Amino acid sequence: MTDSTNQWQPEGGADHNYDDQYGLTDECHHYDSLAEVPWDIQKYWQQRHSIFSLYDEGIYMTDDAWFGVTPEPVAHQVASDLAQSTDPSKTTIIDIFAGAGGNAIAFALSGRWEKVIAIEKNPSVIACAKNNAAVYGITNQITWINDDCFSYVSNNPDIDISTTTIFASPPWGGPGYRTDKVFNLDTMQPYSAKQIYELCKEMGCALFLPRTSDLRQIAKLAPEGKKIDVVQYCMEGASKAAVAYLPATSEKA
Ligand code: MGP
Repeated sequence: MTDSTNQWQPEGGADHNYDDQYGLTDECHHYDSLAEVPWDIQKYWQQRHSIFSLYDEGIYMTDDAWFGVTPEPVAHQVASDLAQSTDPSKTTIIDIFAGAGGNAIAFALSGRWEKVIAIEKNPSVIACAKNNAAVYGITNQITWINDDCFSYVSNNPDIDISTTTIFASPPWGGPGYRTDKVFNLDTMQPYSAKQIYELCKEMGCALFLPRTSDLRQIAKLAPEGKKIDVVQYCMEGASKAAVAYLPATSEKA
């Protein structure tokens, strides 16, 4: 699947209209054997087939992207839950921290959305995401935006807040989040949960957060008098992450 230029192109089953926008870079890797994998991501590589079931078909990742990618069964369950819980008037979903594409791929495969927009700031990571969507045969069903989500979403006249909802799986400040008994969402780096919520609240959002997130801080984000769901997504008897489903605050949304 790989060639000497590291520019994998999808074959059978993948998108045939794959183009060169956001081409793979030297930071994008497809590791075939454990010996090639940096020590700190070996644990994730060993779970590669539960992260992307089509890993062997040419999935690419940057080394940092391994820490934050959503395992495929969780991505599908989140996509299904969002599809059911979001008002039918919402026809566009924006994944504002798309990473290597796991969630955006699940949103596109769900068939629920007229438009799936994936925003990713790092050009190498968006190249991996676009490549990975091609492996799943759906890269052209996703609009790819290589930008900072705060610049893109704030006051963008192209975003109709009444028909758009947001999914946010932000960086949690690295794998060190595990050492906190209760994870502090106010000091999450580089963006606090509140900062992210402020960006999205008019449209409604689902926030993908550490399983140990402080529920009292999530409750403070809930619009007055509205019920919110916080769901733990589990694999093999342990939670991988929690998703807070926060309804829109805007009358128009
Ligand atoms: P983990 O805690 O690193 O792994 O990530 P795991 O398998 O629980 O390891 P264990 O040693 O505790 O058993 C668990 C899940 O959290 C990953 O599969 C990712 O989906 C998600 N995740 C981890 N990090 C560090 C991030 C992050 O920074 N951002 C986001 N959005 N998700 C993350």
